[in-house]
Amino acid sequence: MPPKKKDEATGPPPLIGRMGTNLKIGIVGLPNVGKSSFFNVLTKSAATAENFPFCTIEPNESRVPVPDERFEHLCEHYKPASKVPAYLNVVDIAGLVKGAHEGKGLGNSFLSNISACDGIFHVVRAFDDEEIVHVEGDVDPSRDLDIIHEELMFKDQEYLNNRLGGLERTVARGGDKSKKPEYDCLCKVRDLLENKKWVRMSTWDAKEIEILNQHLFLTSKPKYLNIALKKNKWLVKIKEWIDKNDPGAMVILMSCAVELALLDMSDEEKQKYQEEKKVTSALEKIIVNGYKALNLQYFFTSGKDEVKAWTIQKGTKAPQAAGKIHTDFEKGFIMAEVMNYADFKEFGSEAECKANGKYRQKGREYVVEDGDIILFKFNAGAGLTDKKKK
Ligand SMILES: Nc1nc2c(ncn2[C@@H]2O[C@H](COP(=O)(O)OP(=O)(O)OP(=O)(O)O)[C@@H](O)[C@H]2O)c(=O)[nH]1
Ligand SMILES: [Mg+2]
Repeated sequence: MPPKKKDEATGPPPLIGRMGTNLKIGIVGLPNVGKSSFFNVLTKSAATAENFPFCTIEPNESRVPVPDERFEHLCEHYKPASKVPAYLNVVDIAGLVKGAHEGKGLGNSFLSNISACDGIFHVVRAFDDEEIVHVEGDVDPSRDLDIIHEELMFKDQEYLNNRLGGLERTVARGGDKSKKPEYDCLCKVRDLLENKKWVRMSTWDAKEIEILNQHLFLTSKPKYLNIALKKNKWLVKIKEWIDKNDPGAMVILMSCAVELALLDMSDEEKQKYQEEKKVTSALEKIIVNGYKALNLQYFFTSGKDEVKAWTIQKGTKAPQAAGKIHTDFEKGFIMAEVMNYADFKEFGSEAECKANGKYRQKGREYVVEDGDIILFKFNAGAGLTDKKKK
């Protein structure tokens, strides 16, 4: 899909990355570090996870409901026949080895699988277990972070060099001036990569973002979480690495063994287990942050038939949000009747929100907020109709 223009009146402001709501986050890391095990506990899937490198070759894809107490509260309130939460799409990708950009391991096919994703969960092994083979011979999370970081940068550099070579011929030697902004932007990318910085670590204006979105560099993936498997002795080294190479990157510690044990427990059993073992499940935090990293949010439609979370990109205006439900809603958009979730919770019902002036009518320019509860009114051709969803 072509990137939207800056001055286009509708739709979200430009962001680095693909447009749309069907975005996915890829699980990336060295071979045999626990990516598929993580994918399985996260999405409650049964992808093969065995103790040998390159166990995964073809990507495994699944989706996981985004936990949200607002959604739970609405379901509790309306007791609807159908409940549809928001979902995070997750892809378990084959392991990446040093030299992948030159074709080592699964090489380029692996890298194209990352390219098809919109964000990255980087799984770093920080558990000692002599039984589990490490492709580099021993456990060292900082070295592993370096390898993955560099492979993605090398791949971008390779792509960039090809692209810049052609542009140099047309622009730098006095040819097509219209290509100059692209040339300048890509030179900025080249400088960043030469300084071992990821594209997403710099600031870009709207025009540059449009250009970047024609290229979708691996290191421009605007979201990047490190998930270190728990073992405290490695923590200091990991933090040092982050401060030096990727300041501000989010680190979430998790243990597949703990998550696996918790998987089939009731809420009470979970609580008891976590208290006894002094451990905490990290899955909710991982899912919620992964979803946010993709610049996604949702609004709700709610009633006795259905409570549903509708995924939109941040910055989406009311007519386009309506269009997520049905194109007719966008075409014939009249208004959005909006309750803020906090108001709904405070006043306890739609009727009370109305009585207290918290049921607001919003027009075409309204930018939908995360967690809004909306009823769209639209003109279906034969007069005013209101519908919550189809
Ligand atoms: N001790 C320990 N072993 C783990 C942990 N997580 C995964 N493993 C084991 O590590 C081995 C590799 O796990 P996978 O999930 O297949 O690893 P992967 O990264 O998907 O591997 P590839 O697909 O080959 O790249 C399996 O034997 C897992 O049981 C962990 O937290 N602790
Ligand atoms: Mg695997």
